[in-house]
Amino acid sequence: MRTPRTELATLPLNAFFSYKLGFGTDVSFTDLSLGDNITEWRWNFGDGTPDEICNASTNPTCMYDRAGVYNATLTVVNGTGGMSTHSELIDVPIKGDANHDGKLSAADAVLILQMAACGINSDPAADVNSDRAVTSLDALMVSQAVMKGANDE
Ligand SMILES: [Ca+2]
Ligand SMILES: [Ca+2]
Repeated sequence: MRTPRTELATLPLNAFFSYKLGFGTDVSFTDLSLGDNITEWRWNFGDGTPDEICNASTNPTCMYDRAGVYNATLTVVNGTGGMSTHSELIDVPIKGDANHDGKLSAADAVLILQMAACGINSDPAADVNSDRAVTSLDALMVSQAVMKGANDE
């Protein structure tokens, strides 16, 4: 015996996502789309790379090449040809780039250390771990990132 299906209980298709800025230029996205029978998720991060097409709900992370404002778009498609799109403008700062030269270097770590010593908390770029305080821990995180980057090359 089959369970009868309720025909009316179809959820309208509605693309949606949230995002969170991470360390450096990482942005992690969370799929919050609603709708029955979604068969395709098309992520476009607005950085010129082709759509990332998924057949399941995913929470991708995009590492942008540089700081800037990006128009990220998620399009969801369902089995009956429906489509819904959601876009967000994402302002990607370089966390830890305390001297604002567009890249992370040992100079930023030194500058953050000086800010921490003087109790200067006014620059959000210097607050790497986003705890609303510039401390030696932020400087340490920058120097670790700089060293990691040097090892990767
Ligand atoms: Ca810098
Ligand atoms: Ca901090």
